[in-house]
Amino acid sequence: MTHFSPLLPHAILASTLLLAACHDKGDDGSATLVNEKPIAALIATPAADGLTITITDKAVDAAKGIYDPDGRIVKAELDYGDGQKYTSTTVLVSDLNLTHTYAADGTYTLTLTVWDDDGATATVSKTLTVKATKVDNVATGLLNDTGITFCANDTTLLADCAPATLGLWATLTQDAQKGRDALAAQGKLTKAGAGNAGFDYTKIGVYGEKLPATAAVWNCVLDNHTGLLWEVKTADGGLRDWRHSYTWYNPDATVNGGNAGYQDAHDVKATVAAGSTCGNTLGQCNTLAFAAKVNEAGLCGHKDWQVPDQEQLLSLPDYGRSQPAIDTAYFPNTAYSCDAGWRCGAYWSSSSVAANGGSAWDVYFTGGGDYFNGKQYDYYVRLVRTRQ
Ligand SMILES: [Ca+2]
Ligand SMILES: [Ca+2]
Repeated sequence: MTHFSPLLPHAILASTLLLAACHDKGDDGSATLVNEKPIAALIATPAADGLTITITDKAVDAAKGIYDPDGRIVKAELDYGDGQKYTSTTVLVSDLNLTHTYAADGTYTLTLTVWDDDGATATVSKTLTVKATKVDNVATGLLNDTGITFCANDTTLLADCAPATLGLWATLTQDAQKGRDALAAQGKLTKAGAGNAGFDYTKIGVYGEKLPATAAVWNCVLDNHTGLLWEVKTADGGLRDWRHSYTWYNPDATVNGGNAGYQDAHDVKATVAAGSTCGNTLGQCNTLAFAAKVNEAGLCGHKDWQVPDQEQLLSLPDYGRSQPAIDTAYFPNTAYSCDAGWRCGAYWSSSSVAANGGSAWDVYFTGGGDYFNGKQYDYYVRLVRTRQ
């Protein structure tokens, strides 16, 4: 009599299946071994970032995981479902212990195939959905409105743009009559977060998590309209204290306009002690060193902070305000006064002046205008990141 072990389905999910090598009596009555199929097992667990999964093979049998009841596993292949694949490099796969990071949110089917030493295979599949837990701040490239909510006639700034008040000036389509600020004033603007006029901000915490608008402590601000994530300055005397200032410095010739700038104000003015303009938080107070140090720390869960370019920096000013020209409910500790160094709240951008590589563009948060200055000046910096 011939009797086989139960044919195993592709996915072996029950640990209670009794697997035993059985004998097959050949026609001549001699006993030959029937090869038993190997066991494929797969468990995938998302990691904290949502896109990374860890994979082990201990789902079916905590002790054995992948195994062959009557032989050994000689090969394993795991298709991650996103066009990428893992193939075992050792002949005997005793344990699966893999991590894989998906490039984008989505639903993927993992398929694990194992081969035993007699050529039998087993396959198990598992479908899972991954979603980045960090803030999804893909830059939209959209422009913010100006923040200006008042209209004007030939002599007077008017609190509203009512035609009755504006008279003949009502037909000029003034700034406050158009755009996101006007929609916000009319209650017609849907925001993901909150913010003055047409601005739409969300407070972000230390791990990159979204916080309610009422949160008393936050480290970054997501601009829901432009998609940019901004550093929030501190007043704690530490690395990101708002009073620290930096010379413009970037030795990368492909982006520095042909002029690397200065590593420290001390390079320019001997009376300035090295490190003194950033509270001795850095060896040299320059824009690049500051960004590197913030990335080392991983602000709001990210390590790809950079000095904003001119266009990004110009998305911040709220021209309906001044001193500082920014929504202070989201961006406290913003420099704006004209101190002894006549900085007037000037924040560096990463953009060099096309016609003069020795200068770079900056934005004054006294009123929100931009200008350009020599890279040797000690100006403020607010870092930005934009997910690629
Ligand atoms: Ca076997
Ligand atoms: Ca407007």
